[in-house]
Amino acid sequence: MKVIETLPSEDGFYMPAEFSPHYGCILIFPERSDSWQYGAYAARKAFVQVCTAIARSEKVTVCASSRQYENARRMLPSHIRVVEMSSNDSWARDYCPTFVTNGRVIRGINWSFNAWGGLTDGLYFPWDKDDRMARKLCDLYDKSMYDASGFVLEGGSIHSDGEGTILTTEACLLSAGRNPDLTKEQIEEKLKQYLGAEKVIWLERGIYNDETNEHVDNICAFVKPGEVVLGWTDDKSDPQYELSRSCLEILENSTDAKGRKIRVHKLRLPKPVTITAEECAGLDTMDFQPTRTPGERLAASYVNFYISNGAVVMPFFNDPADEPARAKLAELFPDREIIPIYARDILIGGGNIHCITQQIPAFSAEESQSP
Ligand code: KQY
Repeated sequence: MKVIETLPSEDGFYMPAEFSPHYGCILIFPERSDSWQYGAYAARKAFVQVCTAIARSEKVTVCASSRQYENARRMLPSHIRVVEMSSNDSWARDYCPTFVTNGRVIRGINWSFNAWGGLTDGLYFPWDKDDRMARKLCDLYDKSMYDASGFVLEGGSIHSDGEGTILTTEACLLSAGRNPDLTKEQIEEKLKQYLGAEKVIWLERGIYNDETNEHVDNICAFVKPGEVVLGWTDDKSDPQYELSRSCLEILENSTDAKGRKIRVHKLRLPKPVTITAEECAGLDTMDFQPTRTPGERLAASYVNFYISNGAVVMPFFNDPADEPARAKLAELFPDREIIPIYARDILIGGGNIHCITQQIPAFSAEESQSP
């Protein structure tokens, strides 16, 4: 795999929006028993549903460990590719490559991954296999790679409109466990250089109790250039209210890279979702892994959807807000099917459908070799 020594912005490369055409999608088969209750059995079933929904309109590749390879191959339909690859867990969004394009070819970015905060406030140790995945996948797809491994970043902490604007949160990118030696201005410059952007919109906060230090992909997402959905509650007694209100104020007072005022569509959140004692009992404990406690609030949000070529694959929580959220996304994505998946077993791991996926932007077949 060729490592490119220049910066994407110098080469005319940028991160396309998720709603732009994809070549495919990568996921990682879940198995660790301290992330996924009862040996990850229910999580694997939910992942299979997500993979199958995405594979209706784009190529899906699932990475599975040697222990789970046969099981993944058996559980997944034959048109989904399964490759054996080791990882520490299953968060493809965060450590598979972020792909950038110049409109003709795509290249991957290898960020540094330290399990959402390393030894400061990270969520597991070690994370070395996760951190190798971006390089392995650039090799697998025969894509040249920009090596940003001096800079800690997860894919779930950024969204791009594909037209020069990046969304992120201060709570995450300025957290002590990621790049403590860089100022906000220096971090913004890195985002612009690697993602080919001109403008970064900094939200202060994300979803309450989101253990990623509040990734943007759980609170706010572009639905088209100049328009976003925002996780919202009208309940002023909910700690989420102030977090969402702060985002709204920032977004309503922001323009994007093209000078457009941002239009905000509120996506009402489900009622607080908490983990049960029975679910906690099904989670193994491990040194360094914060153990969930019964009653702990999980970071449930409908914003954590994946936009495939033909669909929006969204989480459901068996909540009265499920159907209004589905209807809102159907209105915002009139050309895509909305596919809801009951996602509690993914949420228990600490993320949701967007967090377990990583899109590969479209590239033409004759240009699929490394340039
Ligand atoms: O991107 C994510 N939301 C991943 C969270 C991982 C948490 C590990 N338990």
